[in-house]
Amino acid sequence: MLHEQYYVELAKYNRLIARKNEKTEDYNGIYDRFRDPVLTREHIPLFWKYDLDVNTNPYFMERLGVNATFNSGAIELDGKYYLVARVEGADRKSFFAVAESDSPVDGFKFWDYPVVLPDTCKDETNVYDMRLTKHEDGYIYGVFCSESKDTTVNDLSAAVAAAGIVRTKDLKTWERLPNLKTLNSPQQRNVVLHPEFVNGKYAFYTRPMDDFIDTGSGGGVGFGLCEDITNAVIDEEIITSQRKYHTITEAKNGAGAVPIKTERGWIHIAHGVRNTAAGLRYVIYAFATDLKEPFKVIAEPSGLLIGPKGGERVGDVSNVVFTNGAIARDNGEVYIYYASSDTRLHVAATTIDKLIDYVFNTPEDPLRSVDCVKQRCDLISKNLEILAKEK
Ligand code: M1P
Repeated sequence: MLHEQYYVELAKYNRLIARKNEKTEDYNGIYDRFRDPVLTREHIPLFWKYDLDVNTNPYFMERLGVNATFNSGAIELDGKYYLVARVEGADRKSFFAVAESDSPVDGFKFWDYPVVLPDTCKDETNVYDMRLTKHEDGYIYGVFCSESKDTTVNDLSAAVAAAGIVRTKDLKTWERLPNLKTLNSPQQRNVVLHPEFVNGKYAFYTRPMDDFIDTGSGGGVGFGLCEDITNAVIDEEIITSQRKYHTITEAKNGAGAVPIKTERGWIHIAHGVRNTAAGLRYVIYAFATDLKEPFKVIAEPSGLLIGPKGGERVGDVSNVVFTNGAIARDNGEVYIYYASSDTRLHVAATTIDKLIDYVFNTPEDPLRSVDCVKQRCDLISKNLEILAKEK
């Protein structure tokens, strides 16, 4: 017999999974936000947290709590939608778990067990933020942050971030490959594998950084090629989307979802970080790169695409939206999965056509207030003329 509270909690869980999501009334013409998060810690199955044995758990207590479910890789396979979520236990350690749904916007249910990664890096303490790339070589690659304690300095909090690499065909069996080595960057986070070979080589978007938190001399989103993914070494990184003074990327930026191929170029959905008196503010932005030279930025609309709004602003790390997964469907629909404040995962829906229009027709950031005012005045006077003719 199970504890009576089990049935109460199970009813809540079942209601949550069955809940239908709806678009909000927010309008910007670029994408629609959805009302409910697609993953929260309440989406975690009860049997991951409670000991269901009434003899060993008479008070029906959580024995292994879960703090948050957020930054998720995303992929569509055979008409189903899969999120490989960052699940953070109450013990602060993150791990990966697959959630599946028939719908891109609701109904996500975790598989019975989390992902069990091969334990090949004995110093690795924490893993998070997997990007899922369906590569033209036939594998699905997962590239994630592999974090270890930095034992070279006398600082309890010092850590080293590297890019871990796994590959799979079914999201069930994962082969772990050696971590990416970038010869000129001591640390790496937010690394994304490009879905196609470039000059016959595997191509990675990187994020060169001198330190675990500060990117230091790292100039932005990097790009590098490697011959052999089973022993991935990048000896040269060039910068694609640059960090710029007094913009949304001033403090740092990083690749997010796997770039989306369109007729006009690769569309990248990334994150940018600026500093404020209240701490770092993370937003999502977009840019396009050349189809043949995917490191060459060809369009960079001004400002942010998605910023934290309403309740999204608050969480474990407030004032953050972050993406590491989007699904671009063959019918042109695009679902951007973004987490808010390192706490829960949301979805925004758009289309390839809208993203192309947004990326290529939104003006660039002129970088100075005086020019921003001019840019806005040009728009206003054009519109006032249109409105005058309508009268
Ligand atoms: O806390 C906000 C984000 O911080 C990191 O991103 P970045 O490396 O750009 O600072 C990541 O750890 C990410 O998981 C987290 O959401």
